[in-house]
Amino acid sequence: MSTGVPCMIMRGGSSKGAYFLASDLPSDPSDRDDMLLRIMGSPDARQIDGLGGAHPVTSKVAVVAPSADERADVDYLFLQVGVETDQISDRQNCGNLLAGVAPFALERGLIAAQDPTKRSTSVRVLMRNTDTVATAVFGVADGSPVYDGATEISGVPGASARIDLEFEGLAGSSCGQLLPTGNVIDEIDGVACTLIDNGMPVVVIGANTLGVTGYERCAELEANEALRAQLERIRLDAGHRMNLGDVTDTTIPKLTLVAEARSGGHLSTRTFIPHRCHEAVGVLGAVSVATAALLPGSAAHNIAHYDGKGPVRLEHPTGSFDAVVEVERASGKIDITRAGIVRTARKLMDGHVFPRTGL
Ligand code: NQM
Repeated sequence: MSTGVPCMIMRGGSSKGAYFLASDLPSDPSDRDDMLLRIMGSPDARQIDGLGGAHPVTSKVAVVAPSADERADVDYLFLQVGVETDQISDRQNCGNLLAGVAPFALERGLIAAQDPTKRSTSVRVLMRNTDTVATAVFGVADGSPVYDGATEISGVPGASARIDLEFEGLAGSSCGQLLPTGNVIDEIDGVACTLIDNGMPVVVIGANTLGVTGYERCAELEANEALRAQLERIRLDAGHRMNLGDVTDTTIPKLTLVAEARSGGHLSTRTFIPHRCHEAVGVLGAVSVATAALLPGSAAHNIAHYDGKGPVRLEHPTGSFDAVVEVERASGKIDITRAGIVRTARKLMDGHVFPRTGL
């Protein structure tokens, strides 16, 4: 291990993570996870001896490989690395780190820019966590990714080059169905909840039904012990109802508290992922919440002021997030005909990481 493990650190959307080629990591998942804990510095609240940033959104790993699947060019396995725990989970996806996957694959030579005379290229990414495909379109120059650009996303200072991501077949990718209980609303712990999975299992709840406004800062919500206890009760119950089983030790489902928008968007959100409050919102989490906003009778529909035109704009603690979601309903069946978002990503460091020895 004296030469270290090839690793690129990238900001993907409003998250940050370590990107690896699968061929640079042990092929056995438990050996791989053991090494990743030692690389990220977990378990430790500060992750002081590793690359992790002491928060779930900066304790993430992307494992990328050429794809053997005809639907895709590259495979992407997302791993959520526990900060204070020694758990690594592949049970959730991450649309933020996804933003860096296609540029990383180009950097590592897994793919080539399709047409060197064009200023953008398109890559199909198989998200192995949910067996769904996303198409990424991003800028290239001289066969390399372009990171500089004018696109701003909330939760990230400055501007970078845009990456367009279009998703296929997200509905029910973790829970089997868009609405895993078959209901648009379920009551759990005396609270009306919409249990939905359009790429990320999420429990959507009106903030006022939990005795908060939904406009609080994350620190205030995290300090509210009674709220957190109730959210966890709801989450554990929802896990069973959403076909996820016992979710005690997993990072899904997420919980999003919704309230009326206040800054020109359609819906205000505060999202627990699931125990820390997100300073922005996860990508696929946002797609699921935006989808709930489109479904009459859901916990978000009456609160959202969405006129059916353009993206659904979700407000969150550090700005807003636009999700394009199109839904068709025929004879009681809900079809998601489109889901797309815009992100940016940036290469921060490329080199070798030296895992600590022993946990
Ligand atoms: O929902 C946080 C993030 C995420 C996940 C989380 C994400 C997604 O901000 O697709 O991006 O919900 O754990 O990276």
